Amino acid sequence: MATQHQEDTLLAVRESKVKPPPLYQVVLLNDDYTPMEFVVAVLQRFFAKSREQATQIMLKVHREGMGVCGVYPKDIATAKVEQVVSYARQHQHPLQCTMEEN
Ligand code: TYC
Repeated sequence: MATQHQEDTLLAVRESKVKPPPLYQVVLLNDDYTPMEFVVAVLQRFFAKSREQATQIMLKVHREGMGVCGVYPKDIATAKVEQVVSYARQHQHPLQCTMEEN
């Protein structure tokens, strides 16, 4: 049977070893063909942005080549990328979406 001190020490060691999960930025890339309105709709639908926020992000991507849509744990980021690319292809747009570890 461990003493209270031994239990506290074990818990402290365990706590110091548990790292928060790595986070990934989901990034949209610019292209010359996807309509601006479609990109705004994607940001509202898949990243829960307001119309105003979505417009700002879309314009940043349009002017600077890329922009961050959101930051998520790996599985969520992977799902977002797949959903966006699939939705864009369904509408015959070449929109590119990728993820980067923070
Ligand atoms: N550059 C596109 C246009 O002029 C608009 C656009 C913005 C496309 C953002 C992709 O991720 C993108 N129609």
